[in-house]
Amino acid sequence: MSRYINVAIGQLGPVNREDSRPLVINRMMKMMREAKALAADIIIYPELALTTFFPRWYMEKEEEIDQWFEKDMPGKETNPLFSLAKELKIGFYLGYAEKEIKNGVAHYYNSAVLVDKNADIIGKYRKVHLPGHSEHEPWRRFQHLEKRYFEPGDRFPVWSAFNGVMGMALCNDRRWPETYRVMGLQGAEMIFIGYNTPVHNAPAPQHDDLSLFHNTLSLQAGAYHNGCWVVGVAKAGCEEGIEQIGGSCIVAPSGEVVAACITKGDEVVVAHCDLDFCQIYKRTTFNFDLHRQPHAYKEITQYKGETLNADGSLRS
Ligand code: CDT
Repeated sequence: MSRYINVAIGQLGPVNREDSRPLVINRMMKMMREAKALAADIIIYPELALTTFFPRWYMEKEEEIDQWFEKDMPGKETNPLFSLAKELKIGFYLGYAEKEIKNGVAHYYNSAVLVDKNADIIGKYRKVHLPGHSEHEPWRRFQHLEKRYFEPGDRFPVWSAFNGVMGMALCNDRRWPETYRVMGLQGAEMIFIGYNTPVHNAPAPQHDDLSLFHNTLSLQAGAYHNGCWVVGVAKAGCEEGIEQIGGSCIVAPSGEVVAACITKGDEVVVAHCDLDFCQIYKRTTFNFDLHRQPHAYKEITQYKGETLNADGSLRS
């Protein structure tokens, strides 16, 4: 008997600066109902799903920054989403901005939670790879201030849930092979990744025409190299005048895209995914026990950057 999970992409179109949480959550609840009607076990929403992508603006005042963050999850405004999930018996992944007070000190993270069919939070992930910059850079058409507003997370856990081993990541994480490998080494069979990706990347405008290609390239490579399913979900379209890529898709362990969105708006797409299909890759080409050579990989964890001397010559 194969283990199947019906997974729904819950792609969101643009969320404007003035859009209230209840307005966005109503859109998400409509999609949750549609996903359930299509027999989904879980619906995956994007990164920072509840608000506009606020790191595109420079802010200094704490109260101005705090308005984008959730102090509780679920909280007053997100409760209806959890109640509906419980009523429909459907799980979800939700990306949001998290504010945590620990020992009297405020901490801010770009987070995602994994919620089971009883609407219980069974996992939380805090984004590890924070792109962009931390100070105002007026030369850019728009800012990308994730390094200013968030602290990085420090691990990639996996969870036993939905009949398999599930992992989570967020946006820029998907470009880093380490993200998938660390979860692959823990047996991940399906990885959920919400994202907000502007088409234009100010430091490297040469990439703009390739932004959609780099999205699928990363998701497909991560899935294939680790013999797992990968579900990438965008907040897409023209948000506050900034074009963000769509390209939400579900990738099989073979690296093939088995389902994809065709719009840049709110869209639900469901795929019937066999978690046992992972074994075809995990037992053969990517049988880690048999083929990996960790003794040859020390640069991966010993160094952050290239192992070159300051003058560019090879270190050894
Ligand atoms: N949200 C997020 O991580 N976006 C980045 C933009 C990169 S350009 C600074 C991404 O990797 O898609």
